[in-house]
Amino acid sequence: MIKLLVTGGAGFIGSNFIYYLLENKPEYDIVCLDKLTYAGNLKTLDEALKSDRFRFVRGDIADREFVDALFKEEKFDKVVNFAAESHVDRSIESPEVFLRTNVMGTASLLDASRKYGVERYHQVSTDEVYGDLPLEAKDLFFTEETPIHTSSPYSASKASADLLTLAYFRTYGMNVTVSRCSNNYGPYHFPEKLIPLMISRALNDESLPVYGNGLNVRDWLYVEDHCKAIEMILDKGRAGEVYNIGGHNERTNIEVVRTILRQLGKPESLITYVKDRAGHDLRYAIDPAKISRELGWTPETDFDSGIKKTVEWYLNNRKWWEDIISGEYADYYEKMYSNK
Ligand code: NAD
Ligand code: TDX
Repeated sequence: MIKLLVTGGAGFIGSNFIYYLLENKPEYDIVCLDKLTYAGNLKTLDEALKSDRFRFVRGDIADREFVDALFKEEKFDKVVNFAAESHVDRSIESPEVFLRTNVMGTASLLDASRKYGVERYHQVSTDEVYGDLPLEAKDLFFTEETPIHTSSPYSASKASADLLTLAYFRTYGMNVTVSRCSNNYGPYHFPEKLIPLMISRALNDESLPVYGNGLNVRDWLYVEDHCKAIEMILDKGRAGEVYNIGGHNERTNIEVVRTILRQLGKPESLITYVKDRAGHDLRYAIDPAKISRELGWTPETDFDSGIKKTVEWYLNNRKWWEDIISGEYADYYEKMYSNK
């Protein structure tokens, strides 16, 4: 068995990754470490908690003493770091917590991984570290050689964490990998991000706030395709390498919102153009040639089928997102764990 630490597993992508491994990769014994910030929801892991291959630990990746003790006790073979402050708009309002979690938290995990001889450390990163591409140059894509050129406090903190991770390879010879993925969507996506925000608000007949002119472009990847890619990198990725992950599904924001409205049978009159995000990146687009060539990864879900599945998931799991919007989910940990 491979003893794996998944940090940030009560969030969107980390939880999908845990379910992907539990269902498809019996060789993994998983410990999830999550602070349960506003973005972490233990209810998301209800099914995983029934498995004897899964254990949940509440804690902060930036708490060095805590992290050290956990690594000492668990003797992890591999680590995947999803834990992060992940919302660009929040980073514009309050940058500091992004530095603490995304930079100092990564440093603490790297040090513990080094000290306790972890076989492979994987850093989950984002295409936002490359900055943005012009809207008019459709043949330009981010490759692993594209220079780091960040726009927001969020992306600057993620880029710092990437550089630190790669420095541990060069300086200490640690076995690390980094992946940079485009925008994900799918089940358990927190309803502050574009797609789940628009679905939940449209279902409540509320206005849909589109930033600026709605023509900024994002490259959407169904979350399960991202999870598969990360598992392949953990398994076969080369030490010290960066892998870009994306599936050539570029859409303008307004196209995404209109697609959601059509699927829900809701009127376009709900769309409201609002003030643009400060420093708003224009276009992201990933060239996934390296991961496809080296590891044989290809995405399986295109945007049209992925968005259908996603809208259906939000229709069938109303309680999950309604509890988040009402704030009820935040008390769940106390209810579940106060006697344990
Ligand atoms: P999320 O905000 O949904 O989840 C983050 C999780 O990390 C939450 O469960 C939260 O409680 C936990 N967390 C936050 N601070 C912590 C701390 N100090 N200690 C322990 N746990 C902490 O984020 P997500 O969208 O699932 O993103 C996961 C990772 O993937 C992030 O590193 C993000 O930068 C990266 N990423 C996200 C996307 C995307 O489209 N969502 C795309 C590319 C990369
Ligand atoms: O209300 C909104 N209206 C709107 O027009 C929101 C929340 C967003 N937008 C726009 C801004 C972006 O152009 O939609 C686009 C997507 O916005 P987000 O969902 O906030 O994602 P983005 O800023 O692209 O970042 C996401 O992808 C990369 C994740 O949140 C990051 O964690 C990841 O690294």
